[in-house]
Amino acid sequence: MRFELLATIALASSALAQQKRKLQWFGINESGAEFGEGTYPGIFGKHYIWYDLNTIDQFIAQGVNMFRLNFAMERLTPNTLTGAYDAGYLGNLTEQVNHITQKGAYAMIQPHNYGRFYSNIITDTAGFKKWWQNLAAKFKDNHLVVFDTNNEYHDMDQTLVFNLNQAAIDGVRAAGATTQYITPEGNSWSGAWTWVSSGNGASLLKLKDPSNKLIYQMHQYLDTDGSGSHPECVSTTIFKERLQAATKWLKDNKKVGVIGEYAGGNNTQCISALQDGLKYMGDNADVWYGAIWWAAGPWWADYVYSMEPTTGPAWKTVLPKIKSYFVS
Ligand SMILES: *[C@@H]1O[C@H](CO)[C@@H](O)[C@H](O)[C@H]1NC(C)=O
Ligand SMILES: *[C@@H]1O[C@H](CO)[C@@H](O)[C@H](O)[C@H]1NC(C)=O
Ligand SMILES: CC(=O)N[C@H]1CO[C@H](CO)[C@@H](O)[C@@H]1O
Repeated sequence: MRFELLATIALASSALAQQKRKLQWFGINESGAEFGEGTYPGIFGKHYIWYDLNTIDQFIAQGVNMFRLNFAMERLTPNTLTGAYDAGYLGNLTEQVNHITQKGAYAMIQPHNYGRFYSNIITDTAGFKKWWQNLAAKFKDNHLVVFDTNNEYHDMDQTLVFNLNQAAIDGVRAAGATTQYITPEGNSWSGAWTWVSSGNGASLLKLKDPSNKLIYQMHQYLDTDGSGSHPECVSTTIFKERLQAATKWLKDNKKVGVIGEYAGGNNTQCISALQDGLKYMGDNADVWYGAIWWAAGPWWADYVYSMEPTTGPAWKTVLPKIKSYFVS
């Protein structure tokens, strides 16, 4: 409670609250704590890194109000899904969450695990529910925390993806975290462009949340294969085109969604595509909550999509061109 009060005061007094928003969430992925995939637990500063709190403040000064915090489940609960925490890793995650939310921004807790634990597809839905129940209990009084069930399920049985999402929702609510948003993700890397055709739509429509605070999380890249591994975009209208079927699905079913990852390179075609797609989302802000750029973090160096303040290429080239689609 005390924490919630602090967060509310921070929200009311911060620049964040004074900006007029076209989309509720202007977001950035913070990536680095999940690096060194396969090397567990790994060494802080060598295999993985946490996020520089000063860069978080620099983003907030730009109007960013959503931070999607990447981390690895194997480092948080190294033994089993229901086992003890690594206190240091949990402490660092908590420090980041508290820093962000005390400034009135949202912190998305996001296990970057693709529905897997130590590379094995998670099939223990009861254990997964307990994993979420244990973690959500630690943040249950902080209403600016958002729970992302898992990053990008893929090549999995669709019923299992449904069951894991439902288990996560049930675990979070059982912990007493009843006011926070939860973002289910889909199979097929949670792509927006394949949300309906992959069967995610029909399946995940049936998820039940007693708090009624689900925001469906989809990812969308603008390159030929939609993987986000090329600096070029297909066309100046590709972002909007790839969102259309999902937008219709959200509207038809009275659901809301968020683009949890998107990006494009530093070229006129991509910048136009990004602006066109973000305008489209703003025009459909009844169903789109916002969009979260991929990515920032201390170790991305000159990676074309890096928005790390102030050296990442996208900080200089993309951020000034897209900002006005989120805040005025
Ligand atoms: C937590 O962060 C500190 C630096 O702030 C670092 O020294 C420590 O190793 C980190 N712990 C873990 C388990 O990553
Ligand atoms: C972005 O692209 C422009 C135009 O090609 C180029 O001049 C500039 O150096 C690029 N900036 C970065 C940071 O890559
Ligand atoms: C598109 C993109 O950059 N994807 C990245 C998502 O995160 C994983 C883990 O950090 C990276 O390996 C991918 O390249």
